[in-house]
Amino acid sequence: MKIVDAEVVVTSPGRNFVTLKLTTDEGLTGLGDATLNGRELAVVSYLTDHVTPLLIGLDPHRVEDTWQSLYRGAYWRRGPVTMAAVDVALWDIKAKAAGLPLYQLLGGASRERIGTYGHANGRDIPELLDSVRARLAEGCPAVRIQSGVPGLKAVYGVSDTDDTGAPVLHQQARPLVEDWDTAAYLRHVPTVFEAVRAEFGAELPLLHDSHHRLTPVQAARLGKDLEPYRPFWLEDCTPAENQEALRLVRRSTTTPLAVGEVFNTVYDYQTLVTEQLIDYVRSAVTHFGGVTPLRKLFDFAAQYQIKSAIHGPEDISPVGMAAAVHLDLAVHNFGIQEYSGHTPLTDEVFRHAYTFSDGHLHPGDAPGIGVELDEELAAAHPYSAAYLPVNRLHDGTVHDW
Ligand code: GCO
Ligand code: MG
Repeated sequence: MKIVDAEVVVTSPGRNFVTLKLTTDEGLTGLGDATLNGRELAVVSYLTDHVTPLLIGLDPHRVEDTWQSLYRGAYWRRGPVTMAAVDVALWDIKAKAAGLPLYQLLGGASRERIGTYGHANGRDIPELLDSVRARLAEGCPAVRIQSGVPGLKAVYGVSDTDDTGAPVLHQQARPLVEDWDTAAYLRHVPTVFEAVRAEFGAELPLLHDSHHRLTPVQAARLGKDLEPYRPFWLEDCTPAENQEALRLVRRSTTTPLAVGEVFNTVYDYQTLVTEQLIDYVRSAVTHFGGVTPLRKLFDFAAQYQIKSAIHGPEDISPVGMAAAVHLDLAVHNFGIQEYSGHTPLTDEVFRHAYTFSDGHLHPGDAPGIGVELDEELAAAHPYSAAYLPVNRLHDGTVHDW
């Protein structure tokens, strides 16, 4: 079998997604998610100008060899998207050729269904409590809680909503500027946990994302302050490209730590995993180089009793989500899967075999990753420039967003 065609499709059914589609001489197709939020068109050029010409004529079964060729052949290493879309498209073709859902090629199912966590957000605590109630009504077994901080106009995780309550996406040509005050945030978060525990009891697993905004000593303080509320995890408490920072946090608190959604390679985790400084690895198939390296990361982490928790926001397309769900079903050290879901229109553009019901996912049994791209509908929703927000302190200094 040979790859005879490679196409990159950009579509914006509510937000931008980039998808690679490979076709073989036997008529099999494979899809890979290449979405890099806020920098989408650079990836399109990367793939069409530099990668897809190399794929024509290759045997799609050679997944490992193609991954290694793209990684080593670029010479300039790392990068969130260098191999991922190609890797997933090849796995998709291989599994279709075998007539099996991808998880069967990864060792088969290790569980019946996949536990998720959903997002609960509120501009203030009463609004957050309503949002937790809504997630519980959907069957979510665990909930990430984010609340507006008194005195701040906008806060990570709390999006503007339209009249129907749906989030308003800032599809605009300049990044939105948000404001940030770490002291106010650190005073507020324990009161949020206190209110949610008082309302929903001790058993509900509660997660929180600090989105890379704290110094090590601030993160240590927050971890300690949250201990009485037994969080399921504190996520991205510091900008973890400085892996050593997590030593101080770890020494100071027993609050479980989750890190890694912005990492691209296993080396980003080396200190974190071997010194057991974290409890969950958060990388997504889409930004970690595909199924091939993520599987290796999970096996490495498993030796240290660290579990998987694949990043699953709306900006991972259903193609990236499908690949994640197959891995989740197969690996032994699965922890939890983040699941935000997509708009109905996105689910129409990317018809998928994976299902979400009663707070749990299952990849389904369609051969491959189980996603079909409706190219006509995709073309009807063209790219629209969009940036993630940036954060500034009250004096105007740029801060981590
Ligand atoms: C999460 C993440 C996301 C990111 C987003 C950036 O835990 O889900 O932090 O919400 O902010 O993926 O593009
Ligand atoms: Mg996060």
